[in-house]
Amino acid sequence: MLSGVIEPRVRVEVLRDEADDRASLYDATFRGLHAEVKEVPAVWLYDERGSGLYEEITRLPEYYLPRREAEILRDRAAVIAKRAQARALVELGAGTAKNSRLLLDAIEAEGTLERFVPLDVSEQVLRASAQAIAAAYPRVFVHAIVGDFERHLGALPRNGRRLIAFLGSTIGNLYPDQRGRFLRTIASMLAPDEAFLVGVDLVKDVARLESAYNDSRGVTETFVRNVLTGLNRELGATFDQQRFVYEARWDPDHEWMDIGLRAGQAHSVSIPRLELDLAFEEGEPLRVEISTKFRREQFELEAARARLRVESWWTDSAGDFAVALVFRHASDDNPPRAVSFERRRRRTA
Ligand code: AVJ
Repeated sequence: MLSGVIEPRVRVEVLRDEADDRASLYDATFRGLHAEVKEVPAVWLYDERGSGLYEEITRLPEYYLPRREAEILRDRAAVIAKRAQARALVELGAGTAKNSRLLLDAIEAEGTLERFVPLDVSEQVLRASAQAIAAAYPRVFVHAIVGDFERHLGALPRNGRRLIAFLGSTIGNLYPDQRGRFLRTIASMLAPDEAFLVGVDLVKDVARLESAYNDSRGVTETFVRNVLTGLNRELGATFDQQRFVYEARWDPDHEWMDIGLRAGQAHSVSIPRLELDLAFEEGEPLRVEISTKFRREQFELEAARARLRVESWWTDSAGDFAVALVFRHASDDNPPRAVSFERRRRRTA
C-alpha cells in the first residue's frame, strides 16, 4: 500500500508471533493433507492476492451474500445499536469492513461509539481498512488486531461495553466441532450485557447455491487455485494447476458447499518444507473450504448448547441470509452453583 496520510487514531497490534503462527499453520496443513479427504486449511485462501480476489467475489452478481447481509443491516442497524449500547464495535475477520460501516453509522448515531476493533489474519488488508475507517469516522479510535478468530479472542480489549460482530457467514467455514468450540468461547468472553452479532447464509435452492460458487467469470476458481500458488511459494511444493480441476458442489448430508480441486489423473506432488510426498489418485479431491448453510432452528439449538441465546433473527426480503443478535444465556448471569452445591450436600447428608 502507498503510504498516504498516517492516521494518529489508528493502532495496529500484531498478536501473532510469526514463527509460532507459521509452525501451527504448517502443522495444520500437514494434518489436513493426511485426513480422509485431503484438505488444506482455508487460511491459505487469504494471502494478499486471495484477499483481493475475495473482494472481487463480493461484487459478482452470483455471489448474493454480502448484498443480502447489507440489506438486513440497513434495516436493523438502528435497533441493534439501541439494544447493544456499545462503546466498541469488535469485528472478527473484518477484511475490508464494508458492511461494518452500516453498524458504525448506527452506533455513532446512537451516540455510544468510541472504538472500532477489527481483527483479521491479513495484516495488509487490516492496515488498509483501519486507515480507511479512521479517515471516514473522525471521532472513532481504531484498534486493529492482526490475529486469528479461533485463537485470539481472549486477547480482545475489554474496556467498555462491546458489540462483537462476525459478518459475511464466515462462521460457515468452520466444521461443526470447531463451530461449537468457537461459540462456547464467545459465550465465555461475553459480559452479561454484551452482544454478539453473526451473519449466516441460509439453506436454499441448490442451483442458486452452486452458482454462487461457480461464477461465470471464474473469479472463485482463481481464488481457490491461488491456494496452490501459495503452497508452491511458501512450502516449495510442486502442485501443477493443470492437473487439477475446480469443483464446488452442494453436500446435502452436511448442508455445506464443498469447495476445492480434484486431480484429473493419478500423480504425486512433493512438499519439501513438510517433508511430504503426496499421492493423488485419479479423481481424488483436495478440499480447500466448506461453506455451511444454516437453518434457524438448528442454529438456535447450537447456540443454546454453547450457553448462548438468540434474541433476534432477521432475514432479508428474499429469505436468503440471516443476521442473529445473540446474548449470553440469562441463567448464567448469576451462576446458581453455590446453591445447588448446598442442596446436594443436604440431600446426601
Ligand atoms: C468468506 C467464508 C463467507 O464461504 O461464502 C466465497 C468464502 N469462498 N467464495 C463463503 C468464499 C468462495 C466465503 N466466506
